[in-house]
Amino acid sequence: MAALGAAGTIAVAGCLGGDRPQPNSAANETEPAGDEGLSAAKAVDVDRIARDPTDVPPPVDWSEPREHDVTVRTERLVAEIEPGVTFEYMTFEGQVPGPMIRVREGDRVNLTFEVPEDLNMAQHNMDFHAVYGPGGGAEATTVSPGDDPAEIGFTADYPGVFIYHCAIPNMDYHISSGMFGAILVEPEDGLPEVDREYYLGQHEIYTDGEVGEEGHHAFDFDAMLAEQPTYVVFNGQAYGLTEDHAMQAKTGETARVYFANGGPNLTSAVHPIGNVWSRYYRDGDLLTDPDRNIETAPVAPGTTTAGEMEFPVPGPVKIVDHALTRATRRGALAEIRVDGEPTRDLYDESP
Ligand SMILES: [Cu+2]
Repeated sequence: MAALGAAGTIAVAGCLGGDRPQPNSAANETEPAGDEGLSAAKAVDVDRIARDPTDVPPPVDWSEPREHDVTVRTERLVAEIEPGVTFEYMTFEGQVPGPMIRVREGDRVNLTFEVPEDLNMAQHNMDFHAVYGPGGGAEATTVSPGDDPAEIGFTADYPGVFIYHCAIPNMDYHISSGMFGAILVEPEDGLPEVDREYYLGQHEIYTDGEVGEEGHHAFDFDAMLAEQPTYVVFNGQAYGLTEDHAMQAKTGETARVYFANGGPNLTSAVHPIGNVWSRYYRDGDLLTDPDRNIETAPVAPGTTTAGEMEFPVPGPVKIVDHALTRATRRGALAEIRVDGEPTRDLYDESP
């Protein structure tokens, strides 16, 4: 819904509708979860919290430094982690992860950061790992709800693909509630052309319920202190990018996956089942020649990485956190549906 494109402005479409009800939880910023069991599932403010993984700005097609005016607004929303399980998310621009920002090395970004009034009245800000400056911009972008927007300017001085996240003192709580995204700073010479690009964000959600327990899950600070999440998800939802919402590709195509691990605490072991990272930009390093044929790669919290794959055969490719309990039980699995004719010399299901 919001993407910084080649035109240099961020476009925010009204895909969330104009008459949504206000988020209806008044959970205190630091109040621990109760122990009386879950309340009933709440009315949701948005059908899907998951950002469409194809919501990627187009590749850089300019060769001189540009200026980009980017506006990012926070939004609190009740949405489903999985069917029947509601949670109050905090977001950049209403979805998880926040909008991907894409610029070229040397470009200037004029950022406006808005925090509308909401029931919880928490401050927010933005720490960009692509920024030289105090807190990666966090200090100068700290805004209380309803205050005037913050404005900063920064030059994307070093290329790579990077996390941004909320960095107020309760940042672990805010990131676990959805406040992270990625900024791609393309090298001067650009990136190899691919047929498809996908944007995935992993993070863990700490709640007072059990995984799959229907009802409204409140945030659980004790679970976060123990680093024992209820859910580990891609794009904010458990298994939210599977079945009808799987990514699509065709045999013979190539794809690049930008994979942001918001954390706040767990290192991901990102792996494509039935495929391989044929070119893998370790830790999001876009200047070094990519590593070849990587099966599983660690992605520390606070890192965005990039990996390219080919689709020589049809069938599903499942992207998982290969710390497998997270994939089999807690939600960290997404699917790319690859359509095409069988290539029996590579793979034959029934010789
Ligand atoms: Cu925040």
